Amino acid sequence: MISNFIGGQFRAGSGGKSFPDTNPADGSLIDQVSEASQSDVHDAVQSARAALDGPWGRLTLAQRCDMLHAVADAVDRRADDFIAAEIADTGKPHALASHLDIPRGAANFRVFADVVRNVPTECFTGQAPDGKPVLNYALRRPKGVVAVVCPWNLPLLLMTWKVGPALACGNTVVVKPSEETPATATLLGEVMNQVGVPAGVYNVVHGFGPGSAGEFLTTHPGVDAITFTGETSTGAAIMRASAGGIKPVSMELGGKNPAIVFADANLDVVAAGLARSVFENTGQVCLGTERVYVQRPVFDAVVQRLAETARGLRPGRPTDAATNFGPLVSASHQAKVLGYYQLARDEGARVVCGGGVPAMPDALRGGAWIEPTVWTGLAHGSRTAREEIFGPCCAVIPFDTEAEALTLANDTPYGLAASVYTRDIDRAHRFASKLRVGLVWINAWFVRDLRTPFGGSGQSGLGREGGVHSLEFYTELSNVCIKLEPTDAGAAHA
Ligand code: NAD
Ligand code: 6OD
Repeated sequence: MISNFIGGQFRAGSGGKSFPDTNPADGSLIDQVSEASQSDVHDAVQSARAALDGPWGRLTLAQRCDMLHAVADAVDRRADDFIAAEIADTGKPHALASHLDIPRGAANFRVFADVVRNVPTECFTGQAPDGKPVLNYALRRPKGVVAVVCPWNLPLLLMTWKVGPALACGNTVVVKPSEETPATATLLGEVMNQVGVPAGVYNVVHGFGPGSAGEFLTTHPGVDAITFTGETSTGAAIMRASAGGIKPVSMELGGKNPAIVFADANLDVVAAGLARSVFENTGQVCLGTERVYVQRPVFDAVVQRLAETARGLRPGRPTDAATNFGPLVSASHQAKVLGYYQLARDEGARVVCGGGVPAMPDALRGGAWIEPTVWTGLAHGSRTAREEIFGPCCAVIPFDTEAEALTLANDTPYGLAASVYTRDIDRAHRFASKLRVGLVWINAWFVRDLRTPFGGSGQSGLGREGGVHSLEFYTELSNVCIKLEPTDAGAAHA
């Protein structure tokens, strides 16, 4: 049984309810997950509050940061356990889990401990109206108990991306992992206990959204702030539900990200970039590319390179070293993506490659497999080219001029990420400055420096996290103004 983790204890849900955790590669049952009841969620919030006011709140900054480094080291030591759990829950290939998800799960604790340790304090000296000196400085206090609601695509990476800075800033957390991928959040509870993180600092409640742990947590009056990653419509529901409590929210939401390929680009770089941004993690990355705009002289060449990449992907058992393409996360997500594959045909797409379900060996036939798919011939305004699919597919659309490419790229309610391929540095700079997105990669994709601002505009999110920007969300600023009484004339000018 995959348990909740509340106040340092692994606990079955008090309502006695559980739900299955399924391996998407073959449809087999991994384990049952114990669903948290409303009273379990309440206990988790109370435990988080007690730790905040107690042992966690009493640690010095240095002690807290050292402890987060110890958490990171312990995740590294147990990397094989985390990798195995993440692969079973998501179906992602071993190489991806071991190079991206789990190392980032550790790095998120190290980097944010160091950011918080090194951030300077804002300070101004000045004069009061009577001419006496005043000193203003800003203190950062933790927000309090932070609810962390997570998606299934990069479970440990995206959860620790928020838990790391939240704890580094002195908050305590209650995490609601996705119902699809509960395992690594509970495993992290073992690490927290091994390292000696005080009970109640890190809590996990399992369940669903409405009428379950997600809703119980995000509407709980004892929660001080909510950080969410997931679909735009879910983010809107959480904002509505939390509005009464005037809770600060950080929202990392969906996208329909463009790649823009200019004719002067290095097509090997383009092919390598698109191979990752369209197909990595079976297209289930919020930053992934689903719209590829290609300048007409290189259109056919880019389509051909994309199709070659797609045909060369090797679906198979995710634990096999040769596998580089996993299943989708669930049968229901497979049904959604296949619905878009049909819609694309209905909207007049030419299916360059893919478009269905691959033939898999008997042992994997129960999995949520999908073919990587490339379309041309879709109108820019078609639903396929406008709505987030979250699958390994893209619409390739030609353009002639830079101005046209910009209009096409920006014509979306989303605004998360874009990749631009060109060897013209002036154009790259000019174009990047006009894209209405939170993240632009030039001749690259998903290259991350955790000190940089991360987030989306429009329907892709609210706020920025990363580096010191995370501190803006996870701390409350208090300004302290001290009026000084100088004892001699020289000090008045201090
Ligand atoms: P989702 O919105 O369906 O679920 C996310 C989490 O919210 C889950 O834990 C779910 O149980 C919970 N939830 C659902 N309804 C809720 C409610 N009413 N109240 C409280 N909690 C609720 O998202 P998903 O399907 O897990 O993830 C895929 C989506 O996430 C895609 O849209 C993707 O673009 C987005 N995403 C965005 C980013 C980013 O950084 N911008 C990163 C990863 C994923
Ligand atoms: O790299 C990150 O910090 C991050 N938040 C990535 C999000 C990926 C979305 O699927």
